[in-house]
Amino acid sequence: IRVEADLRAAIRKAEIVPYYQPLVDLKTNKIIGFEALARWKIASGEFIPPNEFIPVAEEAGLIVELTDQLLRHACTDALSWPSELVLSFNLSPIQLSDRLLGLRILKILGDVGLPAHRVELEVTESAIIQDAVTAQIVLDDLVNAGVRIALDDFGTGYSSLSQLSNYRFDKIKIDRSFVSSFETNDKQDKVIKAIIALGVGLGVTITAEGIEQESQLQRLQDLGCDIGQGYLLGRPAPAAELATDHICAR
Ligand code: G
Ligand code: G
Ligand code: MN
Ligand code: NA
Repeated sequence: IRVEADLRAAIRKAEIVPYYQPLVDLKTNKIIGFEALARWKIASGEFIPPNEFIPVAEEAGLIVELTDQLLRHACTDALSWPSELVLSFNLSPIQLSDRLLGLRILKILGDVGLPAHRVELEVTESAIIQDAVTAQIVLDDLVNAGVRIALDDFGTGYSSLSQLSNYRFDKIKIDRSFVSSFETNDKQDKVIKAIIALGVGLGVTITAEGIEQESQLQRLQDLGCDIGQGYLLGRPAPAAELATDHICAR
């Protein structure tokens, strides 16, 4: 298996690029930003998904280089968007145990000239649990500089609620497994309702992921969910195909 060597070559040739999926304000139906999602297109035209190559990059010691390259690329793209639009970027759990991560990210924002307040970093609960002390240092560096932090895949980890009282997140992203089943499952509907109430109570913005159906969108709007994301609102697309004029595609 040559994945590691191929990955090394792909990074050298900058063949792994960010695609962007719109984040939509559910009250105004306007795009407020994009989440960057890494895509590796191989020679056959097929894509290797990030779930496959990010772990390889981590094991091969290539994650720092890959992340720096992707973030620099995404920040450069974001510079050409209207200045209200935010760039949301994923960090994998292992990265938050690198205490220089925050400073490296800030260096890239500075080099590119993208203001920190336009950047949001998505972290998961497991990332924080792994090495809480280092995660705190990294998040503090970033938050102090004005970067926003989103708690991704909310509801699927182990100690969501303790994380919420220990850290000041700007945003909570409800995992798409809740959205996909909530209409057919009355309890799931109540869970989503409770998460939205939690967001109101904590003053944290709530995003619902994985919206695929009109009925799901409608229900989330009725419940007062702030932001939505999902194939119904827009699929991940290459930078050149983005409609950054705030107009939601649907
Ligand atoms: O489209 P989707 O297959 O893009 O993403 C699958 C998983 O990979 C998600 O958990 C997502 O957060 C993660 N992911 C996507 N892009 C990146 C990236 O640039 N860095 C990291 N660490 N994870 C990413
Ligand atoms: O872990 P994270 O939330 O960063 O990953 C987002 C993942 O969800 C990516 O793989 C992205 O491509 C995928 N995704 C985005 N919108 C939808 C959707 O509406 N339905 C499904 N099934 N996946 C989605
Ligand atoms: Mn994410
Ligand atoms: Na998520």
